[in-house]
Order: sequence, then structure tokens, then C-alpha cells
Amino acid sequence: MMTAMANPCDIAADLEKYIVKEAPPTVYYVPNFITEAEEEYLLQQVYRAPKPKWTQLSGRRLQNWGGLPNLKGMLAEKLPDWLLQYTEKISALGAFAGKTANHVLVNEYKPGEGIMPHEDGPLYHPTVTTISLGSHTLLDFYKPVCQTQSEIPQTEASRYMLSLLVQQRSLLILQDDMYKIYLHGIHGVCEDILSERVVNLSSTGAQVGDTLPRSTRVSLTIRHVPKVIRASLLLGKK
Ligand SMILES: O=C(O)CCC(=O)C(=O)O
Repeated sequence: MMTAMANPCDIAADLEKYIVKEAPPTVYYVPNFITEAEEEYLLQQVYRAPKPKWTQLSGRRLQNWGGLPNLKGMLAEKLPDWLLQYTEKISALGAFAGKTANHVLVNEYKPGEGIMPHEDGPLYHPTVTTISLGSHTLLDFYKPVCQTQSEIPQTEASRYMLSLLVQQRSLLILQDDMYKIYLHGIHGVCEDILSERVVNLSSTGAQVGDTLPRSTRVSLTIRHVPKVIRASLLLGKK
């Protein structure tokens, strides 16, 4: 896989073996997708970005790379080389149906921070790929609010479906129903207690009942935005 890896394996050839069968279609979970040296390199690059590159939100801060996706089309900006290496590598696995990822969100979560359940929506090719740095997290999945059952209260707890343990240095790929139908979120907690609802434990080395304290986690959310405005069009060139 990555050139610096001690034990390279060709995940493009057998991506299927990384499918999490206990989840609806389709989750690929690849532990140790990058080496510790690559993780350190990526964290260094993230923290070398100038302060204005960060946007502080409630519960996390983020960097946006590649342009701002919107309905009219993203005015694409070239990704820096340190991200290009990885967007190209993941795209070469076929994650974006032959297209190359052109957008990266860098999220930083301190222990106790998280993100509300949400869908990634229609601005992206329906695949999200995530490299995790610095810490694990638990990614929780929820059924959408059922419009035909408005008389029954639908709480977050009643819609909760399953969780994935997403370890540092792993690659997670979500496609199909796991992208299009179900919502995902991260609870703002300082530690995770693993239950049997964490469905990918067999590929993590962790066990039900383990308590995992969180450190600061940085995620690289790598996607393809199909609708792009070329800068040359804006400048009136053909
Ligand atoms: O940090 C993560 O793994 C999830 C990020 C996410 O859901 C998002 O940026 O929309």
C-alpha cells in the first residue's frame, strides 16, 4: 500500500476482505493503512497550516482543502502535495468509481469533542473515505427520522443502529446505504466503552468491555466533488 509501509499489501486487489459484513452495505475498514512515520508526517503538515486556515466550530475545528463545495459547483483549488499523495492513493483503489478525490476536510477533535449526526449529502460522489491520526474514535450510525411514523417519538437513542471503532492510522470507506441512508456522528466524550454494538471489533484487536481513553484525533475526510467550476471559465477563457 503506502510506500513507507513495513508490510505493504495490495488493498486495491482485495478491498473486499476489508468489508465489515456486520454493517449494512458498504463499510470498508482497513487498520494500519498508514505507518506511524506517515501519521507523524501528516500531523506535522496539518499543524504547519497557518492559523487562519482553521475554522473553529462548536465541538471541533477544521481545515478545508480543495475549494468550497456548493450547488453551483466548487471553484477547485489545487491540493497541497502532502494531501495529493493520499487522495491519489485512495482514488487508485477505485473508491470514487475511477474519479480522483479533489476535496479534503481536516477535522480536529480534542477529548470530549464530537460531531452531531448528519448525512454528507449530494454535493459529493456518494463515497467518504477517512484517514484517522492521533487517536481512535467511535463513529455512531443512526437510521433517518421515519416520516411516516410521526406519532411515535423518534429519539437519537431509538434511531441508533451501530458503531465502528475507527483507530488511528486506519482508512475507513463508506459507500452505498451507509453513505446515502444512514447518518453518522461522534459523541463528545473523553473515553469510549466498547459494547457489542461496535460491529468491527474483530479487525481491531479490541474487545467488548474495553475502555479506550481518547486523545486529540485529526481526521482527513477525503471525497470527490463532481461539480467543479474551472478557474479559466471564470476568467472568460475557453
Ligand atoms: O471525523 C470524522 O471521522 C467524521 C467527519 C465527518 O463526518 C464530516 O466531516 O462530515
